[in-house]
Amino acid sequence: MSSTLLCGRFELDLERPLIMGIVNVTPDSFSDGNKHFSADQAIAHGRLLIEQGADILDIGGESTRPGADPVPADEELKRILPVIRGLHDAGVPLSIDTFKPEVMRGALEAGADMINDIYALRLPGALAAVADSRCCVCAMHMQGDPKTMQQAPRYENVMQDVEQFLHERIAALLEAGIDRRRIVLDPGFGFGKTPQQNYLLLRRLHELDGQGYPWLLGLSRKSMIGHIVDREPAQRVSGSVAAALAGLARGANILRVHDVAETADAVKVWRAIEHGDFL
Ligand code: 7PJ
Repeated sequence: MSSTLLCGRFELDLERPLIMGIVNVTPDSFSDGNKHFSADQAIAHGRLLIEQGADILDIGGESTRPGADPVPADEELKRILPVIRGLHDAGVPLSIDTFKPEVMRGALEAGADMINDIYALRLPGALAAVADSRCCVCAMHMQGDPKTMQQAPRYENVMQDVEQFLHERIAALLEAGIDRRRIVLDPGFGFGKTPQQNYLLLRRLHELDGQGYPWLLGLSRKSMIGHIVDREPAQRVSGSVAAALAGLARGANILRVHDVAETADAVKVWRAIEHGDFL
């Protein structure tokens, strides 16, 4: 009865919620004014997240936060490739958070198992970049682009608009020859949505028609959490865990989070309550 997700080298059982740990590979600023980045640091963080219970790692070389500046493809590849190589044999699938076809190709060649694309493979060449592999693909809803999306989100009906967009993307993915077992959907919390629209989507997630595809939710430390608890991102952990559990109760399958240890404990207790699952 429980379905499986094809994810590169792996087949993931969707009977349990999966935790996707976030590994950011963006540069630190040092006092000499130069930007440095240590791949070793990202690799160590990835290994820590796996120890804490991450089922998947999501590696990102470009910030897609509201208002963030773009990074050229060669720079993005320079950041992520050593991290993919360093974590390749760590035992979990490696997802790459990118929307650039060139980065997708490079990442898949280096051994990545999943492409997590905030543009849902809408850029020219993106579908072709993933089609001939076994990688999992996450198609996320976004209105506008990261630079401007939070300026004036507008919907006829946010539930219907998100649903219709995702249905169109599913059709495009299938048309490109991507096996349905490789596809994951995401409502795209915070991507061109007001706090009210974000909470409506979460509250009514179970009413969104995902055509049976698994749901991935990215709620971790986001401004919709800050909107309620009025805290800086690093202090939004409890709020994020609360939102993640509400998502699970409404049918979510994969939780994309910064705080893997905290989320893993919460999910275990939630499962013990809801499913009598004591391992
Ligand atoms: C998401 C993401 C999300 C998916 C980011 C942040 C912004 N990918 N990448 N879903 N968010 N699939 O983590 O605050 O919600 S970057």
